Amino acid sequence: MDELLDKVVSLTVSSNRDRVLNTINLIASENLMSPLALRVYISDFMHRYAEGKPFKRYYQGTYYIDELESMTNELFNKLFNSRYSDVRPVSGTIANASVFRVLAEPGDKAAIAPVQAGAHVSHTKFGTLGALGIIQVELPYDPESMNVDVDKAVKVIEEEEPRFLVLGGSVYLFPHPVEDLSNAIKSVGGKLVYDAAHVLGLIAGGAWPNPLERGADAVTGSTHKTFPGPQGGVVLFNDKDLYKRVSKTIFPWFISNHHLHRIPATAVTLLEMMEYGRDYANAIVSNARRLAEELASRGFKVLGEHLGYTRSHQVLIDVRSQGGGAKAAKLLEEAGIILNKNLLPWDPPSAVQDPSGLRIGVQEVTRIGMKGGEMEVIAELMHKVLIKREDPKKVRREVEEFRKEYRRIHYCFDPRSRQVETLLDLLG
Ligand code: DSN
Repeated sequence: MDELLDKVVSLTVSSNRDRVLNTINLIASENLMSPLALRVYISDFMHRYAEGKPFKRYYQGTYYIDELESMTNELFNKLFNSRYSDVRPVSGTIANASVFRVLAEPGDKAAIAPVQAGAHVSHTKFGTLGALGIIQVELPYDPESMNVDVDKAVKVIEEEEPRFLVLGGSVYLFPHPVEDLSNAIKSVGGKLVYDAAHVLGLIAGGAWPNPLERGADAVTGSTHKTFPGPQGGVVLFNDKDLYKRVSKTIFPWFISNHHLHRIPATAVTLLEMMEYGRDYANAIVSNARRLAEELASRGFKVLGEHLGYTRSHQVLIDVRSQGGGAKAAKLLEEAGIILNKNLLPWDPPSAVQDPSGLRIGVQEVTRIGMKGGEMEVIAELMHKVLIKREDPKKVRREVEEFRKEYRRIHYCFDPRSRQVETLLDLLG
């Protein structure tokens, strides 16, 4: 028993903490919460229930979470220029499910961005869309723009008359054509859903177009990727009727309780993004582009060169000449560089276990204060492992040494400031 208990504690507290502190994390869907957000995250709210909406709950004793939740929704509206928001979905996928279920009945059609242009599994027949019995129509892909082929997509929308269209997703370097396609979907009486899970923090900082301002009817998102809050989801709207219908679907169809402790941590993150989001988002995009350039100059095949490599937090590289995505990701992991293998536009879905590429995200290294010079170092470390074929264990020592300089989280309230110190004291 003691041994098992020790194992639980040490794997959680020391081993994984050391892993994070001694590696370079380039997983595009992860991030670090700020010290203050983390502190308010660990609270008694994690033991409590508050089914329903603020001030209209099915439980007593919820007055403080009611206030916090309604304040958090208001902060979302302020930061994203939306009229309505609902922070209750516990993940981006649950946010998608709640919106999809309102917009279509089983047997109806939905059009999605091509998987090559980054659709998330929840948009597809293999994921949430399929589970809801909605029929997937995939829009055509244009390899030149690495994006949805707008002209062909308009024709497909006119012919198929889907109930809704989903843009946004998990692996994309350039903004999807929201304005062009919102007219097309509206002309057949449908709605446009934009899944901003990956780019929510970039939108918050003004470094990525806000889909609500370009014709999206609902924006779904995760609160823990480029938006550096706790794990969770959110939906943003301008249309009151759609908001009301989706809210009634979130609870009781897709969640019962909504993990209350994430609400104050999300509110702190929203306040931090209001203060520092612009610098943070611009630094992410500039780091992504610099990393792409540094990798390309070292002989890596970086996608999107003719378009300036990337406008998001992501960089995609083709590592077929380095043994393929599975082998490259493993070798980098041995060197302490953590990322994921990824299908590239030409890969068939069956290549998922050994695809051509690697997906790289720079939002977390940006958050710990890395800038252009550090992107050069990361590119060189990857070059040593994958092109020069140096021993990954030897490179790992260099990674650990390099990583030592980056211990502080940036773009957040300073935990040493008097105001935050007082708050932390109050929190005990
Ligand atoms: N699996 C996440 C990602 O890495 O993009 C999205 O859910």
